[in-house]
Amino acid sequence: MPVSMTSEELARRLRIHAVEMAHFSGESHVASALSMCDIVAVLYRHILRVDPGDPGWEGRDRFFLSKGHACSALYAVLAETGFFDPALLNGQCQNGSPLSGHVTRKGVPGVEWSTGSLGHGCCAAAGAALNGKLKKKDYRVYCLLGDGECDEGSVWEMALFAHQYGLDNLCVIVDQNGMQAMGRTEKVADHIDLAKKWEAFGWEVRQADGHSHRALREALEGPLAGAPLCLIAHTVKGKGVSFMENNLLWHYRDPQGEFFENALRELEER
Ligand SMILES: Cc1ncc(C[n+]2csc(CCOP(=O)(O)OP(=O)(O)O)c2C)c(N)n1
Repeated sequence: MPVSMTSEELARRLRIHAVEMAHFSGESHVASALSMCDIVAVLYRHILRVDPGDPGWEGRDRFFLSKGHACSALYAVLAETGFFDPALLNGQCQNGSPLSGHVTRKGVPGVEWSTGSLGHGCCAAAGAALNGKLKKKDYRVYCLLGDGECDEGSVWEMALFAHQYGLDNLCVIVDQNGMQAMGRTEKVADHIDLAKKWEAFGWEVRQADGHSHRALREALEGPLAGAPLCLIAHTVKGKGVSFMENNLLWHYRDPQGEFFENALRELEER
């Protein structure tokens, strides 16, 4: 990635990769990936202390993608920032490819943890944060959750645990797009007020437009308050492709034919 590339341009490229990967693999979750492209672009461009040349560096910040079904956006940002060759992306889910349809760390430089079963990646992230505290390391741990994923009980056990152990080196970002696999989040299991819930578990809560790079940076770079941090990022599922935005079909559907061509055209013209 050229040093001069903005995080906005990086996000646009990630969206193109996500659409192409869904097209060539026949896998989908494309709308879930489009929802989070701005978040990972800001993280990898401006926030995370990582070294693509030394992915296992002990002092690195750790990023856990707990909503592991949206792996194409993570694979794409790792490839675009130099962890591995972008030519691998379009082979996802094909024979011989290390890139599976839910995030895998095996054979993929830069992936911290294999995920896909919702509600588990965040628990591993809290463990990594506790490890950093015990070893007196100054790395930070970031974890991206879906809002539907917040239906899982293990998320709230993790929230209790992180507060109990004072994990102020942990930041959870909730990709709050209001949708999950089979319906709108409030129709499946209404959180009523997610921010108040995290606050009640002892977390500092911030909120931002999840597609505004400036707002995301301000929220993530703001001073720490001595508690685990939850950033609720307000997003649109399918963001960037008009006919995928807020359209549940594109949770599972893969773009073929004119859908593929139109999606690419929209993203390339932006
Ligand atoms: C434990 C578990 N249950 C069910 C699923 C199936 N599943 C995959 S994605 C998804 C919806 C996730 O919604 P959300 O967390 O809001 O993420 P989004 O795709 O909307 O960004 C579900 C239920 C799963 N992966 N893991």
